[in-house]
Amino acid sequence: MSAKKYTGEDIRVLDGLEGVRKRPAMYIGSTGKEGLHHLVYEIVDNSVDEALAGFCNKIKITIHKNNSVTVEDNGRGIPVDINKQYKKTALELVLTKLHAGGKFDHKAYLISGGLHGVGVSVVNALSEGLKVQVKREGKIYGQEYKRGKLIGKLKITGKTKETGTKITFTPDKEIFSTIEFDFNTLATRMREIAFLNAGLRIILEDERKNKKEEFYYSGGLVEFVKWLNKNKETLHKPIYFKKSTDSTIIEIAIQYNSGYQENIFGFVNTINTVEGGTHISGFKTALTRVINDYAKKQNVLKTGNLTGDDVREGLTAVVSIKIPEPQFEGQTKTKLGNSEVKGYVDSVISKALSEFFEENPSVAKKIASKAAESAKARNAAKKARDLVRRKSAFSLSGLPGKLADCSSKKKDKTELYIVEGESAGGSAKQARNKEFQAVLPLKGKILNVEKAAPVKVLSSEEIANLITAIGTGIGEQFNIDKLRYSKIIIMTDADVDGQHIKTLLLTFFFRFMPQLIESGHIFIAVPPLYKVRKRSDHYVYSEEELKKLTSKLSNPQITRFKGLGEMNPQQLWETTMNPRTRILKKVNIEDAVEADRIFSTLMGDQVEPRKQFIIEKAHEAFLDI
Ligand code: 0RA
Repeated sequence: MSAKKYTGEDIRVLDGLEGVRKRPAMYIGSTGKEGLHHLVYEIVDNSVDEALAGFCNKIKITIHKNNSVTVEDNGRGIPVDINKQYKKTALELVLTKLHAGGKFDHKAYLISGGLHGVGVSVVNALSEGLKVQVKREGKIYGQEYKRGKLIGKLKITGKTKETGTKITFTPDKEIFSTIEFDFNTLATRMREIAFLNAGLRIILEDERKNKKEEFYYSGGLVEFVKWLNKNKETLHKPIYFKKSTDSTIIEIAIQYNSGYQENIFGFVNTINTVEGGTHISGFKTALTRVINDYAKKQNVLKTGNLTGDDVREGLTAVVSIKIPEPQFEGQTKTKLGNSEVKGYVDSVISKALSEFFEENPSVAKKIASKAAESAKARNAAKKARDLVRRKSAFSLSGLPGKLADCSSKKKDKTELYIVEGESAGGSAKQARNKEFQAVLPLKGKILNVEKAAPVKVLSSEEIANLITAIGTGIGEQFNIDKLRYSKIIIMTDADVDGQHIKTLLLTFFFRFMPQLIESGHIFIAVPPLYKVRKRSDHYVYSEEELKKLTSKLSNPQITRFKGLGEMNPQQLWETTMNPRTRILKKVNIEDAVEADRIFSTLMGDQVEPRKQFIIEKAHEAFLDI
C-alpha cells in the first residue's frame, strides 16, 4: 500500500458546487429514496477508501431521531492544513469543491466505491446542515455548513490521541421527496461492504427504533458465498483466490450447491454490478474453459462440450475486482465496460482455477460431474421441450391458445395480465380493455422453479405458455427487443394462495428473466380487500384504510373480497385493471443479493428455515420485492 505522505497541495480541485443543488439527480441519481441513501454511501465510500489504504478498520453509521445521519470512521482524518493556491483548508476544499480529494492524484489503491464517485461535497451541498469533526495530529477540529456553505471558522475543540472523521448531516427537505432513511436498505449495503472488505467492522445503529447491527467478516468473500448458500446443500468448501497488482485486485469465491440455479454476484470497487460486464464475462469464459479441459482429461465428457449454462448450474460465486478507473455502462450504470478487464480476469482465473483443480481432484471431480449431469439434462430438456411444443395448444399465430391477446401491436402501451385460475381469468377477459390489455390465465400453481430441475420447469405447459406469451425467450437466448408487452402484471387473490403464486412467479422471473425485473417491466396488481357501502361504494385496499373509513362513515356495510372471482367484471375493471384507478406495485431488484435470499429461503430445499422465514417475514417479503 502506498504510504506517500500527504501534503495540502495534493488536493486538486475540479469544480465548485453550484450545479449540484440545481441538478441533484445528475450527481446522486435521483432525489427519491435511492438518492437519499446514496448520501450515506458517498461518505462511507470515503471511509472505505481509508480502510483500503490500510488506515481504518471501523465505521459507525447512526440514524438519528430527526433523520440526520452520522458516519464516523477511525481513518487518518480529513487533512486540515492550508492549500496555498486556494488559501483554504483541505477540509474546506473536500467539503465545498466537487472532486476534491487525494484520490485524484493517482495514489495507488485509492479506489472510491461511490457510484458516481462525486465525493463528500455533494452530500454537503444537498444537506440542510452538516457538521464535521476531524481528529488528526493530536487535535480535535470542528466545522459546520448549511446547504454547502461554511458557517464560521475551523475550530479546535480539544485534544486526542486518536484519528478519524465524523460527519453528521441532515438531508435537505427542499431537495429530497423523502428524508426517511430505511434501516434495512442501509443494512443490506453495509453487510455487502463488510463482506467485500475482510476485517472491516461496520456498525449500523438506528436511534429511532433502538436497533443496532454489526457487520464484521474476517473471512471476507469466503463468508459471503457461505452466507449466500446458507440454506442450501453445498458440494464443497468455498474456493477462494485473490490476486493483487499495483493498481488492481481480483478476488473470487466459488461454491457449488446441489441446486440448479446460478448466482454470480459481481462487484467493481464494491459497487454491485447488477448488469454484469467485462469482469463477469472474463470469469465465465475462464470457468467454462477450465471445467471443459478438466472434464475432457478425466473422461467424464460423453456428449460434446459443456456449455456455459452447464458449468454454472448450482454455482454461487462472488467476483470482486478493484480497479482505478472503472467505466460503468448500461441502463442503471451497473455494467462494467472496461474492455481490458475481460482478458485479464480470464487469464488470472484460468490459471488459479486449473491449479486448484490439479491440487484438489475430489472437488474438481464433483464439479465436473455436476456439469456433465447438467449437459445430459439439457439434452433431455430440449427433447422434452420440442415434444411440448408439438403437443401443446398453440394457435395459428404461434401464441398459446389460452392467451387472450390485445389488438394493439404498439409494444410500449400494451399490458399482459397473468391471472390466477381459469374463473378469474374469465372475469379478467371480460373486464379488460381489449385494445391494450392481454390476459393469460394460469392453471393453479405453477411449478416451484427453485426445487424443480430445468427439464421439468421448461417442459411444464404453464411455463411454456408464459414464455411464449412474453416473447423474449429465457437464459442466454433472452432478447428484450422481442418483449411483447410493456407491462407484465401479476394478478392474484389477496390471500395466502395468491401470495404463494405471486412468489412462484417472481421466482420464475428472477431466475429466468431477471432482465425484465431490472428494466422495470414486472408489476403486481393490488386488488381491493373490502367493499364498503354507505350510499355509494368504496373499495378499500388495506386494513388501516378500512379502519379509517369505517370510523368516518360509521356503520357501513362491509364485504370482504376473498378472491378475484368474487368481483364482477365491472368491479374488477374499476378496482384492479383500469389504469386510472388501479394500484400497481413495480417489482424491482433493489438488491439482487437480498432478493435471492428471500427466494431461496422461501423456495429452497430446506424446509425448516423456509417455515421460520414465512412466519417472520412473509408480509414484508411479498410486498417489498
Ligand atoms: C482527503 C485526503 C485524505 C483523506 C481524506 C480526504 C478522507 C476523507 C474522508 C471522508 C470520510 N472519512 C474520510 N477520511 C479521509 C488523505 C489523508 C492523508 O494522506 O493523510
